[in-house]
Amino acid sequence: MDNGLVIKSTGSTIGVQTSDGRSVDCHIKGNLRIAGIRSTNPVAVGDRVSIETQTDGTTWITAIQPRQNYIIRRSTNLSKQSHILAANIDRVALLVTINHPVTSTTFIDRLLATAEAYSVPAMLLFNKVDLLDECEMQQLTELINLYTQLGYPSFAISAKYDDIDSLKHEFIGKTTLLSGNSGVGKSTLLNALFGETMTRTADISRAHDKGMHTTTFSEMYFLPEGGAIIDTPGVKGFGTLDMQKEEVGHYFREIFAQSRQCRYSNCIHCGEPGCAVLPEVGQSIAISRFDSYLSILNDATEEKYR
Ligand SMILES: Nc1nc2c(ncn2[C@@H]2O[C@H](COP(=O)(O)OP(=O)(O)OP(=O)(O)O)[C@@H](O)[C@H]2O)c(=O)[nH]1
Ligand SMILES: [Mg+2]
Ligand SMILES: [Zn+2]
Repeated sequence: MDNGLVIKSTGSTIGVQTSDGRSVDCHIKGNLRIAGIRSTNPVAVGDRVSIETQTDGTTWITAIQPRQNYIIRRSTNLSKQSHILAANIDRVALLVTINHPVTSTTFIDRLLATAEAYSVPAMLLFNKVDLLDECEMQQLTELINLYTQLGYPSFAISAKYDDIDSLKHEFIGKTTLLSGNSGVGKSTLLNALFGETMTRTADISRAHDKGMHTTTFSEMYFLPEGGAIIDTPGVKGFGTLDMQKEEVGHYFREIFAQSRQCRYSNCIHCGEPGCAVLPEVGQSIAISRFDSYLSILNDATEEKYR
């Protein structure tokens, strides 16, 4: 019997770092589920676990310690399957690209709303700014202003070419989940920050400007200065789950603030009388943010019928 930290999750085996610093590949018992969470991966990187080595030399995860928090996504909008990206994290760093590939604002806002729902602070890194034309640069400025005003620290970077040493302090001493679409440069950023060959990166397939899913499993990397970054495989969509319709607005800071003036406390801002949110859309509430809000509201409605 030993305790450990999950540092790698390939699906079939789970890499665990033991209390004495060894790295052990562990198996997982089929019946190991945490009550109330239905996910394709019962154990996620960042989980603290109990392990036991059997006489045949195989090591098994026998228990998962209660999580401080976690980030979970629904694989696709229609599926009931969900996937825990990481557990016990201090922060989410969402890496996005205005172009090559395009990250949608819906994707950004869905992840931010999920982070709000699970009380994990989030920051935004806009990567590949070296590739942007004038019009895209304008878009970048607008989005950085939007999210900075909302209270999400936002940075424009070029992980491949810039000296991004100044960004290091954002990661030191914390456990950060690095997430984003495939091909936005997560592994490149990790390499640029903390090491030559820490992770694999790949060429973007030029034909489609889409990522190639180079990183196929999640892995935690420890920083020499303290702290850790969890590199994850790129995700396509970010399905939210377990959000009640009336709750969705709580996870959009500006919508939540404004909703205090709505006549009804259960207002979902879809045309109710006395709604204070709807008149602000296009004014103090960005249209893109309200669109993302509506898209999650649709998820929440769908869930009721499943
Ligand atoms: N022009 C430019 N290319 C970049 C930049 N950052 C990363 N890339 C390139 O983008 C491609 C994908 O980078 P990766 O780091 O593999 O992307 P990823 O987000 O880890 O992708 P997955 O592992 O599939 O999720 C590689 O060809 C990188 O060289 C950047 O700042 N500018
Ligand atoms: Mg990668
Ligand atoms: Zn309202």
